[in-house]
Amino acid sequence: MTGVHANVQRVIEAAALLGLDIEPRTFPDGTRTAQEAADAIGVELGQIVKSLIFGVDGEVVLAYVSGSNQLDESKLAVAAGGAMCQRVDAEVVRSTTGFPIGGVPPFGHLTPLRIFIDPDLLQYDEVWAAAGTWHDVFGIEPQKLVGASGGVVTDLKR
Ligand code: 5CA
Repeated sequence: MTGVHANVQRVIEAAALLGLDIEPRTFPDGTRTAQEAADAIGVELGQIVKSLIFGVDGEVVLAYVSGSNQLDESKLAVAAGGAMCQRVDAEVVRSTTGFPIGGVPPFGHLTPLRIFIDPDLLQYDEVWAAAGTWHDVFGIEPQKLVGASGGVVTDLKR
């Protein structure tokens, strides 16, 4: 294959290791935010998977949150068995995942992260997640994402 961004190639390979065959699509106008991605793809905002990185008591964890929901940090703290939850800075996102904010995929990270999943994602036949850049996304059945990620489905929304 030619013209595939190295980040996207890493996401495709990570998916394959999890038994998933994904076909990322490139949108030149950008998919950096959930709204941009929904507009570009032509799906509901709720079908976009936000892969959000937070610190819970010093542990970096990952939450998949529906594009139409806001993460409740206290719920994520409880889900992770901790007390304090806060955002981490862009450098920590890069060093733990290997990807930039706005392009963080749901798997294929540099370090293994515990994953917590917003159940609202499961109401759709297909959801879309970042494929490693600000322009690349892929579609997947949410149940496959749950299975492959090993994440815990639990209420996370504000
Ligand atoms: N590509 C899109 C759709 S899949 C995407 O990645 N959206 S996202 O929501 O998962 O990633 C952007 C998120 O990063 C924002 O919702 C925001 O919560 C978070 N974010 C933005 N700026 C920062 C920052 N400085 N530090 C930590 N997180 C940030």
